Amino acid sequence: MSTYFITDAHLGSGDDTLQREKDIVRWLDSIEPEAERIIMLGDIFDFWFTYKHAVPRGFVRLLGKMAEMADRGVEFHFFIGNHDMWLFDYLEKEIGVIMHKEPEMMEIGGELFLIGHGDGMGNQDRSYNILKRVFRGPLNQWLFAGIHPNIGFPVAHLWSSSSRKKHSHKYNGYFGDDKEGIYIYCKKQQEERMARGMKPIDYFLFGHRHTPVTRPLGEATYINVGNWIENRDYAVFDGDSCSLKSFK
Ligand SMILES: [Mn+2]
Repeated sequence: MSTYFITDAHLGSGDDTLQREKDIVRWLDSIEPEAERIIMLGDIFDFWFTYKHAVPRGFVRLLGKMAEMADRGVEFHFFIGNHDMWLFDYLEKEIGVIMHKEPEMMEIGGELFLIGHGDGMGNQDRSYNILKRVFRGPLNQWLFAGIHPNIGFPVAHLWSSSSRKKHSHKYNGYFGDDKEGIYIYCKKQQEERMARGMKPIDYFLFGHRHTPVTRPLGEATYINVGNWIENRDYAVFDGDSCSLKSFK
């Protein structure tokens, strides 16, 4: 049995969003016999807001497939990204997904994983971290909940696509181990553990950068799972090793 990782599908953005969603469902179908656990690394949705009494349109195929697999005993994890941080307890309550707001350590098949979305890491993200605190503030979330979705959603999508354009240079390939914020963060985590004499991490799995890459990190391996926008990237841990793949 295997653990699968997927990230950054940004469903709801772009004209091909339905095709991307159908491809995820096709991928889930294909891995179902082997899947013990599926870990979503965030920004699966380009925007989401969980209201108390209503649900945003769309994504019924993916949500239905996830529910079906979860009901059969597949374990789902979701590390919220900067685009879908307002999922709150929706996937947890509806599907039984285990939600994570911050990077977390998981032991899988005897190997130690550090897993997260990857936003807000590195100097270039300092102003974003302020914004993140605003967005995560309960008062602001309460205020957004009071805006009619016919206004709130278009504004949010507009903001999301303009921020993507503005930051598109950020998604231009791998910058190198000494320049990648997430890689630097992972290296620091590892060094701190080693200094304390703790068991070192074996695998670092992140998203957010839209750039699929596998890099050695000392004895460990750093994998950025890439994207499900232009690519169909995913990672799989079969109990022996973890590797990056592309779904056809
Ligand atoms: Mn992101």
